[in-house]
Amino acid sequence: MDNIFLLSNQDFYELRFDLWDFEDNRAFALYKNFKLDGARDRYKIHATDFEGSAKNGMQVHNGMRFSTPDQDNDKWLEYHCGKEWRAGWWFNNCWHSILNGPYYNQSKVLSRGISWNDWKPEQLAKSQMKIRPSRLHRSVESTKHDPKASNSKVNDETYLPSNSQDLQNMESSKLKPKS
Ligand SMILES: [Ca+2]
Repeated sequence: MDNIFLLSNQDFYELRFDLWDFEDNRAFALYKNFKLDGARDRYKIHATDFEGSAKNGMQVHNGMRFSTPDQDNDKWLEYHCGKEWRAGWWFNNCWHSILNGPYYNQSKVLSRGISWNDWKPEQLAKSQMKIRPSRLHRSVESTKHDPKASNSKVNDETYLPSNSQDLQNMESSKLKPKS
């Protein structure tokens, strides 16, 4: 978390979520403006300028602080979302999307741990979170020499590899069992 805070405050960053259901359908949500506040502000998330096929599942989480099962920083006074859902997340009241909860390995479950309600109401098979410097704010100079840089098509390869421990911890990616 501290690494992502430091990184996202050095430059303009974007945040991308990739989601897969159990039928291997895929959707994504891209936030072209992303920043995480520091520990003092409980890693409050700022994710705006949405585009994507998954709908804006982070809208109700934008501006929320990070809660965990032992830290209640959510917006629901009488309830501890992180404890009840057994997840670390930017809980509001409690969630429209959640990607860090328990993995159930099937879509039809009562309590979900990986879900993006604005796309699908059920449990999802797999998810990824990635950040990279924002193309919105790249200098004109760099786009001159690289015609691809001005292309609005999202290119997976340019995202930062998740080499930081924090980013790995945030990934709730799980592989489907081989059938
Ligand atoms: Ca609460």
